[in-house]
Amino acid sequence: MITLYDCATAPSPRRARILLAEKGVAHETVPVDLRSGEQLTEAYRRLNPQCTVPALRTDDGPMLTDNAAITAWLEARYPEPPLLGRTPQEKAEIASWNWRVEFEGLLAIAEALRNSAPAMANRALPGPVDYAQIPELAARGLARVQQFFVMLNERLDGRDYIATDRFSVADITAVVAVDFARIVKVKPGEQHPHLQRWRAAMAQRPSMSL
Ligand SMILES: N[C@@H](CCC(=O)N[C@@H](CS)C(=O)NCC(=O)O)C(=O)O
Repeated sequence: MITLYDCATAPSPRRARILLAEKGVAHETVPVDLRSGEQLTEAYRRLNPQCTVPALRTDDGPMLTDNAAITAWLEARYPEPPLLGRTPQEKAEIASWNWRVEFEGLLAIAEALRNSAPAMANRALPGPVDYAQIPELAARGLARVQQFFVMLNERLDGRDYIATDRFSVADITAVVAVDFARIVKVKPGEQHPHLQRWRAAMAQRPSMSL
């Protein structure tokens, strides 16, 4: 049985949950309590030395310890529906947009949150090593999140999906990033009509309520 190590409140494992649902892959879920620091325990470290969620135990052997590996494995093992593109050009566009949404969206939110939240003091980056917060990075992160919304809104002008003319993993990453931006008080507003229309359309997919 495939097992997802998950945390209901965190954005990164939500990406894996949505992907599993879109692929229709049956799996078990093991919750990992990030709030109490379960990811840093010896027991979890043995499963995933990076001390992060998601992690996916596959039914044919390896433990996959990040979204990049989980996405690549799921697409190879369950090719339908293709979420990483069909043609070489689609694959390139989806990879490019997925990376932009990770870098300009998810990492910007993390920069804003992890460098300011009192509960994350000394945990400015995930993983086994503690890093101190840098308050200036929180301010920069917030500016980047706001710019991310502007960029995504412009991209979605006249488009139904982020990367190509089909739903892809870039849409999953973008929904997770846009929703998680609430944590730093950034939400789609009337200045983002294209982003709002796309987010409302994404809400029609049952996977997005996960
Ligand atoms: N590159 C990883 C990032 C995973 C990640 O940062 N996960 C966060 C939750 S969203 C985590 O496990 N944090 C643990 C911590 O903050 O100690 C992926 O996308 O799989």
